[in-house]
Amino acid sequence: MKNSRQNDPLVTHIFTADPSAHVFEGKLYIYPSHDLDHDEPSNDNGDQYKMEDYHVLSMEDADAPCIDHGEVLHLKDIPWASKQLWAPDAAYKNNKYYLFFPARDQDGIFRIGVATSESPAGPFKPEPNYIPGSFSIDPAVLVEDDKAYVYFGGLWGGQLEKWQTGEFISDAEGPAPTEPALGPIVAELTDDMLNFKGEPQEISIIDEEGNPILAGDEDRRYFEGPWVHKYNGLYYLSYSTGTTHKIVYAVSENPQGPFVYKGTILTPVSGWTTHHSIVQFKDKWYLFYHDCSMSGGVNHKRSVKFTELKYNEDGTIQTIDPYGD
Ligand code: FUB
Repeated sequence: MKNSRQNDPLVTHIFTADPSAHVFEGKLYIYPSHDLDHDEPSNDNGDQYKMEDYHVLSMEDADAPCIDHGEVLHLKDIPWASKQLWAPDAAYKNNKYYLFFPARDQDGIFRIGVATSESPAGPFKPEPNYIPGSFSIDPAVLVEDDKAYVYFGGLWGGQLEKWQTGEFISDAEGPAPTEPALGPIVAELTDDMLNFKGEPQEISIIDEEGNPILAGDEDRRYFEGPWVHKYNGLYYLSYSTGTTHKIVYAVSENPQGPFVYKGTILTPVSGWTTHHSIVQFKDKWYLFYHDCSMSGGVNHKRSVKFTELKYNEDGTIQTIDPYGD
């Protein structure tokens, strides 16, 4: 536990990453990945991200101490999962809390599972199987009135390229640089939040002229870590550009897109990955993100931080330099 200050690690006793922040029961709850403190080598498949459990963090206020509620779900209790509990998200509906999380199944294929709790602080009880038809990583859930959508997908270790035909093709590669980039996937959830209502759909991200963002446009194309929030009646899809290490965003009138690319929210942090969430708490908006400062730059030993996010009058988001004033 520590006194929280913006742009400092929320907690220092464990490594945390991939924060999904929500306001539940009047408090800020943060659902991060829990990075293991090991010294094994890294690769482009992300084998170094070998997380085995989830902790829940909360703060009464933006300047209050951050509480670690401890382990709320462990790999050994998830019957279908074999390894790598990557970036989760949480949602509230039907008087319950749902934790959505990716993990590799017994065949090494990333799937998305759900666990439930009566409390936002857990513990969470996993469903016996992953969501049928789910694939890839980084679920992010938007609950709106009586509808709920889950957004997901990540390139490289996240396996999104391998699902272009609707089947898992283990040696499939992404589109050529001059082809439209792969977009994140969206699926509407059933009322009980445990299944997809229909077939998951790929989201299209386009430029202001209506042209698709191309796979070779690494400053703007989707890589992983989708997050969707609503501001002034519009849907904002934000995501990591992966190889160029930025958090960028695109806007739509429809939760399923197409989304029009707008700009950069967060310039690169220390470490290879960047992953965020955006939440309104009281009268301010906050960006939760991670970096590797606390570990001296070790890519798989990350720390969750947060900072205020500001909009311009036209609804665009002001770019944040994580190490600026
Ligand atoms: O934490 C493992 C992976 O790294 C996440 O799923 C990605 O978004 C990236 O942050």
